[in-house]
Amino acid sequence: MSKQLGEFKVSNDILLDDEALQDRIKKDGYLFFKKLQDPDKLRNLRKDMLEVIGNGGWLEPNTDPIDGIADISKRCTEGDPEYPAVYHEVYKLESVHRAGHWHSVVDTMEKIVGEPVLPQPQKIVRLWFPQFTDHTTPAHQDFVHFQGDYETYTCWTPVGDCPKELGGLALVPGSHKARTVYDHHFSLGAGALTVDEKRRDATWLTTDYEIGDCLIFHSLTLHKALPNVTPNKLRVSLDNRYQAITSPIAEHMLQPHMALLNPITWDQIYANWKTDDLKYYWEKLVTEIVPRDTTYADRGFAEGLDLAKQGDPKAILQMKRAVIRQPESEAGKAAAKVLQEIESNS
Ligand SMILES: O=C(O)CCC(=O)C(=O)O
Ligand SMILES: [Fe+2]
Repeated sequence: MSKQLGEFKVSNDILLDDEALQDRIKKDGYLFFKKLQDPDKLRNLRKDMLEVIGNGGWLEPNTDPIDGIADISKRCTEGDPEYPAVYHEVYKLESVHRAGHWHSVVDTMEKIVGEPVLPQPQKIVRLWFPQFTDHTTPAHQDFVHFQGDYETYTCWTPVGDCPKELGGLALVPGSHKARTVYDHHFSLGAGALTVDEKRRDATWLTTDYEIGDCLIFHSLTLHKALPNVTPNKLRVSLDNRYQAITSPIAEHMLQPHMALLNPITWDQIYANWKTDDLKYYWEKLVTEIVPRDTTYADRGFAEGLDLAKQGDPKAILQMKRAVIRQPESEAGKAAAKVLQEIESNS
């Protein structure tokens, strides 16, 4: 973790060469492009998103929403009970979902995959508060979360410039090559799972992203977010996934993001959309749906319970969240029991 961060290789020079793109991602596990996406479209998207975030009360009053100056007293993240009040409003924006279908990305994905691709229905937005670094997305492989087929590719796009201090994405080149899912363990950070310490001690690459830049990587490539250490700026980004239409997709990827934690339906999301073409667009496309494998998440949660019993403050915090969020669930009840034990022993 202490090693210096290297710089991504830029792949714009091979953008029109399918074979070169395929060779490079096979070797490096990622492709980074400068300005692959239209900065003006992204600026409009940023405006839409930050207006909603501002209306939700997360921005410093009397600042221009486009600057994304956060009210840090509102800090929260995925899994916190107060997060969905604003997250869901952003997630309802038609423009957020449409961004996952822009030709610039879909065409590039088709070159990489070598056949027609399905943008997965579950689009993801990250709204990342500054000075909230215990919760930063830890080192992981996407396959543990999104599953389906190894040949699934994530496109991570900051919606605005994202210099290192704002907490952009970093990855370990070539880490997908073992074609295996590493053991993942409890983490307080987003996704709640991270790999062993020894795997984190690697050479990480990143960049100072400019608006329009994006990072495409394989589902087994080890990656993490850098901490947002700015005094007051919110990091806003999208991460969307693409696969061959002919490949299997895990059932939960047909649902809105975090639908398991904070239920919301597609009909609720679509309520104010002006066009219909992206509503349930996948229904005619998906060829094979596979069940979600809960082993990874269950194992991480069980470890969290054990760590909480041993007094680990991060695990205790995670268990408190589980109780507030879903007190009636098995996990919520197990977490409540552990918290009670801790209370009565202290
Ligand atoms: O943006 C983040 O913090 C996490 C993103 C991520 O893990 C991904 O794009 O797969
Ligand atoms: Fe990820």
